[in-house]
Amino acid sequence: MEKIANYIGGKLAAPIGDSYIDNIDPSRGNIYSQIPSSDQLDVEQAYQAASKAFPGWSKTPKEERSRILLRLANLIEANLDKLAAAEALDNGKPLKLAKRVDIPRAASNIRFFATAIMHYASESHKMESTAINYTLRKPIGVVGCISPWNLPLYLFTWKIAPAIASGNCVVAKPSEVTPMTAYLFSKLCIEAGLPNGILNIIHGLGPNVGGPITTHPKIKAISFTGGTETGKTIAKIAAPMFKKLSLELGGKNPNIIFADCDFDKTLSTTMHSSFANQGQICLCGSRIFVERSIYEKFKNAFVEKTNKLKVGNPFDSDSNLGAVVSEAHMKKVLSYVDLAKEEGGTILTGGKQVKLEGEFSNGFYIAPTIIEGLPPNCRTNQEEIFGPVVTITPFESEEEVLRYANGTVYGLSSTVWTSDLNRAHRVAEKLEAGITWINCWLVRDLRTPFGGVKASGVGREGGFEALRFFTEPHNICISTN
Ligand code: TXE
Repeated sequence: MEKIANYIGGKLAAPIGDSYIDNIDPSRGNIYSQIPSSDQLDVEQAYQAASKAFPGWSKTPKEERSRILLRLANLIEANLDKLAAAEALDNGKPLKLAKRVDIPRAASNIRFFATAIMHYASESHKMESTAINYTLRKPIGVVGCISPWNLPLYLFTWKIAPAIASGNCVVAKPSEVTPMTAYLFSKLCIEAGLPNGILNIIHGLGPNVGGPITTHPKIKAISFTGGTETGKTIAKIAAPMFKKLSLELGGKNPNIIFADCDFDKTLSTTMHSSFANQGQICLCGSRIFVERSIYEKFKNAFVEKTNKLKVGNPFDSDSNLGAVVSEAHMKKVLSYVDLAKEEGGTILTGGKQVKLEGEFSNGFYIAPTIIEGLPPNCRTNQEEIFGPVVTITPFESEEEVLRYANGTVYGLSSTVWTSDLNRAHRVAEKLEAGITWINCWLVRDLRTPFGGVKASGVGREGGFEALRFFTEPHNICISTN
């Protein structure tokens, strides 16, 4: 059985404690590889390697840093099929989705920051006759990047690319639930000639590896994507140590559908925003609000279309939904369906585990689920479920729907569907969210700020925001008189 290795100081390495955890294929429910169960000792070794590499890397001309990262992006593309197959097996997502989205986006992330760094300029402020200020943007040093399981290589590269491009060295921790593509990526780093110690990847459980990264006194910044509760734990530790923190956390995103929307486009995009990646994208719209006059029509069409979705093994090109990431996650998602029933909701479709045939009969599959009849303030409508489960609710007025949309602790993304331009702008501005899409969903320009408000996180990723996060401004003021 394949044993995944850590990547420290440019070399693949077994965990110091020689301890491993099972890696499960969620499409079949069986163990298929072993993950290092690393601990503080491995993190320390990674920190030492990163710290040793930092003086050289931070002084490496950006043209050279860019060249190396571009080689890495090309290697991801050259290995697209292999990486996509590994992602589908490790995560349960449809192979065609991994091929079309996850892996190409990992290459784009790296290419984007490899070139962004060439255009990144710091500021200068002239004070008429007294002085000129210029602001240096210095790499921070050794930084920590902790990523989740839903978009494994996609979100891993989204963090490490800006960190490395701007001259930092990284101790990175992929999710223990989906470690495989980060491991394959470490082999590509060796092939691309990434100098030793610039990126170090430590595999293992959250508290055992993410914990020591967070508490390490010399790791000066943490970029984290994951659950809101984990984000709180990290913030509690990191804040009194005055670490820079970027937290991308959960969401409970509203889709607001007005009667004057383009019905067909709204319907087909709502299908994607509800069930893409089995609903395991922080940007999925899980609360669908539909203006009363088209509620029945929209609901019926949505249910009918959802009934046609195929839940199947990730490697079948006809599958629209694959497996959810783990048995524990499947149970969590299904427990919310039970809760919804207790809260008085009606399951319009789905609401149960799907049992496939043959070798996939022990996999973790859930039927896409639509629930109606729940008040906006119940737990089902307030807590992040993070699976193929959405609620649908009618509304009468803009004021009412804005109250519903903003009435959760979260504030990550939202969509607005209308052909009234004035209303689109008016409603969008009033939404408490980091990102609002009007008449579209998940259209991403990597230059735009990405992140949420309230319990959805702190800080923004993307474009120059990420380069700002991974650099420390140092203002220098020169007298001119
Ligand atoms: O995430 P965790 P989990 C949400 C979603 C999901 C819930 C829990 O609702 O059901 O969070 O998922 C590492 N110190 N999202 O438990 O634990 C962990 O090893 C430092 C939303 O899988 O937050 C992994 O690498 N690190 C989301 C990473 O944190 C720790 C994506 C994320 O895992 C740690 C994923 C600790 N104490 C889940 N404990 C999104 N917003 O995209 C764990 N980790």
